[in-house]
Amino acid sequence: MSFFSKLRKKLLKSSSRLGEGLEAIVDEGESQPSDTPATSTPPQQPHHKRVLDDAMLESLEELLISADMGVDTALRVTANMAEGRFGKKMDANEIRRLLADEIARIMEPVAKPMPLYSKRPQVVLVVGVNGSGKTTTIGKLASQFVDAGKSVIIAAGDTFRAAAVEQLQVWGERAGVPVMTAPEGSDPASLAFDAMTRAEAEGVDLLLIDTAGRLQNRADLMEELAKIVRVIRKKDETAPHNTLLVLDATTGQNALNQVEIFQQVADVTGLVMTKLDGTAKGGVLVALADRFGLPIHAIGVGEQIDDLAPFDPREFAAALTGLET
Ligand SMILES: Nc1nc2c(ncn2[C@@H]2O[C@H](COP(=O)(O)OP(=O)(O)OP(=O)(O)O)[C@@H](O)[C@H]2O)c(=O)[nH]1
Ligand SMILES: [Mg+2]
Repeated sequence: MSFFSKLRKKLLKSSSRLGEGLEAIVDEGESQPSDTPATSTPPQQPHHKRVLDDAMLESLEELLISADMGVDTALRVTANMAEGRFGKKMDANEIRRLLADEIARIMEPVAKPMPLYSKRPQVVLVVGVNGSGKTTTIGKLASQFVDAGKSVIIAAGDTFRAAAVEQLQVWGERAGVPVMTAPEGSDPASLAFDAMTRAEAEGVDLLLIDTAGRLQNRADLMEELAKIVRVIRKKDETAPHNTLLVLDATTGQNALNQVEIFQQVADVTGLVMTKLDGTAKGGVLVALADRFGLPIHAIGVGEQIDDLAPFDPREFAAALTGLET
């Protein structure tokens, strides 16, 4: 199976929701009384068509909102779809293609892999709310960087929970990367400082720093994050070079609030969206791109080490809308 058909399969929940929704909208139009007299068309007409009118646009808006695209983005997308096509008859596939094009157009400017710099160590700080997938993403990233020939150190900056350190050690073993740890409850900033010292001494390419899951309203945890950044900057004032905000796609619209909050406390440089497998809320990625324009570096499509995919806007749009490519 090709990588993309695998991805498509993993994104199936979103795509079936939108895809089936589109079919239903077109069929709904069909079943309404038509003013055109029935001709000698065969009873099983393969392609139902429906006039792109206000009623249909409204149904489309509702469908996009139900797929977590958000009201603003859904309105913008449907308005663009209607432009120059209002009053035309379209079948589900034409609408699907139009929608996919519109989504891809929004997503293209944000689809960027995490930039790599010549700076050693390149410091990557990974932040996000509890359970969003930070630790898992670090494991996957480490493995990809190692495969690309980079040397990597991971700092287990989540000193909040002992289990978090063990979890990261497992990922470090899988990726073949050393994991620096500190005792439970100790200051993560001091671990970050030690990790910087070691990464500089060993001349490693990348230092990935995990952090504790931060509830947005926990001011102390936010302060802890700011302190990690201050301490890293004592070693290298240009660090962290990347601050990745990891978002869980299943949280839907709440991801938008998380971006806002984390932008206030950290200089977020890019996003990773996890758990896109098995969620019908993939549309939130479109809303994020439309609203913030932050780069989307990668998407998580499973719990295994190779389940981190580059973000491909066309493929994503096709998968989300159920478009056959
Ligand atoms: N299906 C799926 N599960 C994922 C993905 N990424 C992470 N997970 C799972 O989500 C759960 C939480 O992931 P973690 O990496 O521990 O999340 P975290 O942000 O480090 O969590 P805290 O350290 O508690 O803040 C784990 O069970 C992961 O296996 C993904 O892309 N797809
Ligand atoms: Mg974690």
